[in-house]
Amino acid sequence: MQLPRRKTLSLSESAAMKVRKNNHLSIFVVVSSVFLFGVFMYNEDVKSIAEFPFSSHKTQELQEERQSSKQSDPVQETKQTDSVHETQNRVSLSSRTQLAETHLENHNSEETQLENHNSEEIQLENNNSDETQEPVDLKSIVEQHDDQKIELLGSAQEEEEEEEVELPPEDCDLFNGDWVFDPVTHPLYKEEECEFLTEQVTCMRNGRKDSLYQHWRWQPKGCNLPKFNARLLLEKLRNKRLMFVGDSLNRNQWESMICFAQSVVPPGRKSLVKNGSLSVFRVEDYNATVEFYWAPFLVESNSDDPNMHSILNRIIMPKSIKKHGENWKGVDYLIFNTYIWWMNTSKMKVLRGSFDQGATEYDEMDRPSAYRSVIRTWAKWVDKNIDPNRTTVFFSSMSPLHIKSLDWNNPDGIKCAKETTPILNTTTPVHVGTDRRLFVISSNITKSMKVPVHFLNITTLSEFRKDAHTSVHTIRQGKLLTPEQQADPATYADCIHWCLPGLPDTWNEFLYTRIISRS
Ligand SMILES: *[C@@H]1O[C@H](CO)[C@@H](O)[C@H](O)[C@H]1NC(C)=O
Ligand SMILES: *[C@@H]1O[C@H](CO)[C@@H](O)[C@H](O)[C@H]1NC(C)=O
Ligand SMILES: *[C@@H]1O[C@H](CO)[C@@H](O)[C@H](O)[C@H]1NC(C)=O
Ligand SMILES: *[C@@H]1O[C@H](CO)[C@@H](O)[C@H](O)[C@H]1NC(C)=O
Ligand SMILES: *[C@@H]1O[C@H](CO)[C@@H](O)[C@H](O)[C@H]1NC(C)=O
Ligand SMILES: *[C@@H]1O[C@H](CO)[C@@H](O)[C@H](O)[C@H]1NC(C)=O
Ligand SMILES: *[C@@H]1O[C@H](CO)[C@@H](O)[C@H](O)[C@H]1NC(C)=O
Ligand SMILES: CC(=O)N[C@H]1CO[C@H](CO)[C@@H](O)[C@@H]1O
Repeated sequence: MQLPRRKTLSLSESAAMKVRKNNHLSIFVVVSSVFLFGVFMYNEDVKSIAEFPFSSHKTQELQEERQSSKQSDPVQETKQTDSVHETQNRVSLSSRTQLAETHLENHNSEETQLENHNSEEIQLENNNSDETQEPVDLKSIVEQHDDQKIELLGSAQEEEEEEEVELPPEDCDLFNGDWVFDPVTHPLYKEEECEFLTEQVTCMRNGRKDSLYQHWRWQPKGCNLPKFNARLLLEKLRNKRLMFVGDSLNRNQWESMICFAQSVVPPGRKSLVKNGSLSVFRVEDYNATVEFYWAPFLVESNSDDPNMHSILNRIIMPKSIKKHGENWKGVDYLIFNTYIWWMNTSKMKVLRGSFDQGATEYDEMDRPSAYRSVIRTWAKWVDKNIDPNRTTVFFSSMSPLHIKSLDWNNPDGIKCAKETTPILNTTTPVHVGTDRRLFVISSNITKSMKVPVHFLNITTLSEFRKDAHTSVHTIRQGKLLTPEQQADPATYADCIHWCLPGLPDTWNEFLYTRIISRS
């Protein structure tokens, strides 16, 4: 065990060194303490996944228990202030070069700290609403660690433009890594500075009090993600079209991508136009677009209407993709996904014939078979219609849900509603009910295509982000949740979609890395 580990360590060290030369803003913070989430006891008894995305019956029993523990909240709140302070003292700051070592240290110290601090960590529920607190705390941490030769350059942002971009090696697995608390570089944009965000995702504006969820950076084990640079992105997108195709999770990511791109574009030089299934964000001066096409099953279905798709009886046509596909031709970057709409029922309804010909009869098919059939149809379409010399194709793996707080061993949770930190013990996977059978199908099929497809393996790393969902700080049927609804997360919390800024920004960092890697 020791030997291979050391090998990767030195590899990542040298990779990190390189970056450091070019990258003055090399500070980041590791909350070592949050590794201490205690013993996980996974509930292997995974319920039929079809049951829990939309049903609240199961959680209601649990909720009653929680109501009683809620009574002690006032006491806890006063304690929180203390524990947050203590936690911050244990925050260790290190430069990128020290990353690998820090991780190892953390592993060692985990056991010793476990007994003492277990209870505190769970209370890291920060009262963090005033952002100004963070830089102050950070500064004191920096001073404490002065001897570590940390460079903290205030002018880092000015230099950013001229910086050489250090790309991770082709063979580095970007999806294998850890979440690192890094308020210096994350979030990559501010919620209030991105006018294009919809009310569905602006959690802070919708009343969310804690903002820690915005500060986590994904750190691959063997290399670094390049620092995000909006101008470089736009340069790569000049005279090009980038399009997300799929369900509301891909729309979530599309909104994040708009925020990435729009930050350096002056007012009046950017626009967002929605027309049916297609929404187009345009940056005039670069003749670039960032688009979203609604096709929740990729193939044709009776849920294709972008506005009226809340249909109970969902029916798909697994072999019909042409009509949608016409809208994808000639696009330079295509990012596909399909998952959440498969999770409503364990069997899929497959149309006999065509909607156009008025068919209404359908057969039932088990979920994996139907999914395989659809992904095959999609793969054939891509191989036939995509010129890989022009177009880069991505497929996003599933975005997970966090419906049952017992999945991460929190008996006091209500769905994802009370979560303020990620799961930081990444040594073992979390089981939050993701249908991995579909993962295997899409990862396998995308590997065996003629057109190379970049598989965005976001599932596992997102499973750790129980803290990042919109929860009750979102809309329902077009309207912001009322205070009464917000007070009832067991019924109303959305543990499917994600706040922005937030997790989908990380998915876009992967995309960004690939886009800027193409010459
Ligand atoms: C991480 O989880 C595994 C499996 O539940 C457990 O054995 C290990 O002790 C945990 N590590 C820490 C630091 O809690
Ligand atoms: C956060 O702190 C402020 C004062 O610093 C206090 O008024 C507020 O009630 C606290 N909120 C929470 C959720 O603890
Ligand atoms: C996806 O990434 C996870 C880690 O985040 C890794 O365990 C898994 O093997 C990867 N799967 C594929 C198909 O690359
Ligand atoms: C603008 O972008 C579109 C779409 O990529 C492209 O077809 C067109 O040629 C571009 N216009 C100019 C003037 O380059
Ligand atoms: C909307 O899209 C349709 C076809 O998809 C097109 O005919 C129409 O001109 C578009 N409308 C606008 C305002 O762009
Ligand atoms: C892509 O480009 C390569 C070389 O530039 C060429 O050999 C190949 O035929 C092209 N493929 C297609 C599908 O145009
Ligand atoms: C993966 O795909 C290959 C060929 O497409 C197939 O033979 C194999 O059974 C598939 N494996 C799984 C696990 O689906
Ligand atoms: C079987 C099942 O879970 N059906 C549900 C699918 O989703 C809708 C809401 O989108 C529910 O009303 C159904 O009960």
